[in-house]
Amino acid sequence: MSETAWQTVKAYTDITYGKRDGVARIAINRPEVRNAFRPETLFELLDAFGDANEDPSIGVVLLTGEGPSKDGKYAFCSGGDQRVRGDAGYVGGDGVPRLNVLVLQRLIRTMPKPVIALVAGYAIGGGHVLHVVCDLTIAADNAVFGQTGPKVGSFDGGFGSSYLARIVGQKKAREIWYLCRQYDAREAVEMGLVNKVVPVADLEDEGFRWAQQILEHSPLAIRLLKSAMNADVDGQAGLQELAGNATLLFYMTEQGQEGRDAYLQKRKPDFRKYTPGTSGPVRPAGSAGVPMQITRTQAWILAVRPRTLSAGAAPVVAASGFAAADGVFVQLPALAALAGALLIQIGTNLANDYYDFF
Ligand code: 2NE
Repeated sequence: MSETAWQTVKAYTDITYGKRDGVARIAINRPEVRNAFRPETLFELLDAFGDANEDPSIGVVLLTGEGPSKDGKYAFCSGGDQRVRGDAGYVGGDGVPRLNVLVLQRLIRTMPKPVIALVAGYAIGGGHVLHVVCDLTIAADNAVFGQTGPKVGSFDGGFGSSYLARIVGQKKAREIWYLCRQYDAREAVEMGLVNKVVPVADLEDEGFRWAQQILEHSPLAIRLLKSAMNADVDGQAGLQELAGNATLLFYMTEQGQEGRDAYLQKRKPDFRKYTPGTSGPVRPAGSAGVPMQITRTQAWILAVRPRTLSAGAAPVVAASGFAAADGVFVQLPALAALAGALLIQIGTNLANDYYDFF
């Protein structure tokens, strides 16, 4: 995978982190253990994801694994590093046992920017769950997916099971967990576990292209879509996330700002100037967005369009003038012609309105 174009953000021991053109690339860099993570790896991942989340120039994050390893094999991530697994979690250099991958899962899921997993080689165990929680997954043709928990005395009953079941269905999710089989990229795309399969050499370029396409779209719309789709499956936590975005939008209204300004200016807020049930100020009836209330008679008069009647009358008035000049003007036929011309004009106006609205 090409790394040259990425501008390194910070030097880490277990991961690499670069940025380019609105995209952040975060990669686990432990290919000698198929990119298994230890607590330190997760601290670094949390740090990099936190930076990408806060950086306003970044709109999309790519999560991947460095490789290939010396034996030529690729890995996205093979889950928790079993060599540092203690009796109560994965033990870091500080001697404290942790399952801090759960914190990373939540950050990936709730951060308001899309995260795309680029999977080359193995996405296994806790590494498989990491790609599951990403918004999108692009797989290389050498990708291998699977869970091992029940084989190695572990499981992920959170997003790794429930959200997996939302993606591939209950039966398939149970098969994946109970049988601990491995699935190739073709099977993964067939079960809806990944979005696309590309040759391994194209994986990063494809991910970067997808990111650029997302960046062309409204970041606020993308943010709200992500939280709305999360809310559908994440219960109260999902509602909290969606409601947080509603608060953000409310802060952007005049009404939200009136409350803040009144507090700061030590005055009573004037919320009466806003139309009830809307975000904007009270506007006169008939102005944009406020329907005008009119009577039936007024509606008929409007439809007749009195201002256009002069156009119907003009030829009759002109002809009457010529007739009077020649001394042949007769009142009754002139009045009949005027009435006919006005009625034709009115009929035309009504017909216009009718065909405009039906
Ligand atoms: C990933 C897989 C299928 C690859 O197989 P293969 O044959 O290509 O490689 P190999 O020879 O198994 O692995 C290469 C080296 O990487 C180490 C291996 O021990 C081996 O080391 P050496 O013998 O060369 O010294 N390695 C690979 N994965 C490792 C790991 N996770 N921890 C420590 N060392 C690892 C194959 O390697 C495999 O099945 N790996 C184990 C996958 C696994 O069971 N992961 C843990 C699942 S539980 C979990 O992640 C979890 C959770 O369930 C809940 C919360 C948090 C985490």
